[in-house]
Amino acid sequence: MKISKNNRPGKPYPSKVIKEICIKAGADDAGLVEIDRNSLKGERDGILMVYPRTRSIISLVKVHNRENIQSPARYLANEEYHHTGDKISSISREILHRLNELGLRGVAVNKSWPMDLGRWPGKIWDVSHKIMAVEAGLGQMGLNRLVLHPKYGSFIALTSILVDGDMDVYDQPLKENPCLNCNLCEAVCPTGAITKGQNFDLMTCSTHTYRDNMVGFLNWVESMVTAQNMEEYRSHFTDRETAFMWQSLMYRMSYRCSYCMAVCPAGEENKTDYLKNKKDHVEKVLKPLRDRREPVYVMAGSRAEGKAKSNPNKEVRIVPGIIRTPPK
Ligand code: B12
Ligand code: SF4
Ligand code: SF4
Repeated sequence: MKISKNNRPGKPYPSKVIKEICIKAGADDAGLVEIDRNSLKGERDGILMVYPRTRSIISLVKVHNRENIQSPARYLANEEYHHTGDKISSISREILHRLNELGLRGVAVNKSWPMDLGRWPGKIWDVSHKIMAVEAGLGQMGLNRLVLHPKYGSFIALTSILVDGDMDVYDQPLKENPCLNCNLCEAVCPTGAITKGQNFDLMTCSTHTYRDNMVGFLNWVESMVTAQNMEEYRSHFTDRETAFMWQSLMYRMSYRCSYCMAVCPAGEENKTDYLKNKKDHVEKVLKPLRDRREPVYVMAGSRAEGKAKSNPNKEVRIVPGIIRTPPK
């Protein structure tokens, strides 16, 4: 039966049709989760704040071009993140438009930025796309704390659509984790944010990766305001670092790292190539990133400082990190 807004009241929507709409609109995979699921207990308040009528969550995947993400020319990787992010954002809106015709209403949640900086330095996002994707059976989190899709591995952007209708069938988490336990993400991580047996270290990762984003931006403003002269300013921000900040502000933000995604061989597509020639993967993908000459931003005395210093190719830059002056 053709579904329309007139024959739906009170009836669940056919999940098969909803997923077909998602794929036709350009998503590479889609899954469905009900709002009342027990495992979403910790996420429910955030979701309902964003859209109080939420009954179901549609989790979406869009694939990055793997080679862009792996390139030692990191500006190629940054462009790829933004490009795929823009794509998944348009796809969500296209899906919503088609769902509206079936009587389903909802919101397309931001892929990542912009977020609610009014809560900074607290939790600035409301819907955790990784948790939604895991619940929707689209992948499991690996050692790198990224969602690993069984086919595409970690090379995916995620987003979620919150809708006001129930579905006839919901998805469940995958039984198997695509993580190969190869430890390449730990080996390439310049800060030690990924260390086997320990929780992922958000502060350490963002101090480095977000150097040209809001974390470093606060340090930048402080350096400009407090420096007595250019010499003192340059002791905090070299001209190269100022140029990097300019680029991030001008052309959308740059991530300094993301190597843990670049090296990850999980997912059928990547695993096949990796297992054919592991040495080649290490030589052509891991080493150029691990040995890349670059600054690594760490807080004084942190575990990251020790890790960064152990790699002679990295210039260790001590920075204040996330929180200087806690907001009143
Ligand atoms: C906050 C955030 C960050 C933070 C924190 C990352 C994190 N692991 O949470 C920082 C700034 C470090 C970050 C960095 C990056 N991010 Co980010 N980020 C987000 C954001 C906004 C929310 C993530 C979230 O929900 N975290 C909370 C929970 C789910 O995280 P978690 O993995 O479970 O880990 C936390 C706790 O669980 C705990 N923990 C970790 N392990 C364990 C184990 C146990 C046993 C326990 C008890 C706890 C625990 O510590 C962690 C830190 O607080 C999402 C966008 C969104 N709205 O969802 C993108 C997102 C997760 N980021 C993404 C990406 C790609 C990146 C980067 C590669 C940078 C980039 N180019 O975008 C790096 C990779 C770093 C990494 N390995 O995770 C993608 C991930 C895609 C994927 N395949 O999974 C997302 C989904 C954006 C998107 N829409 O595509 N990110
Ligand atoms: S983005 Fe870089 S610093 Fe952060 S966890 Fe991945 S490899 Fe480590
Ligand atoms: S790099 Fe290896 S250990 Fe790390 S998440 Fe990917 S498959 Fe798992």
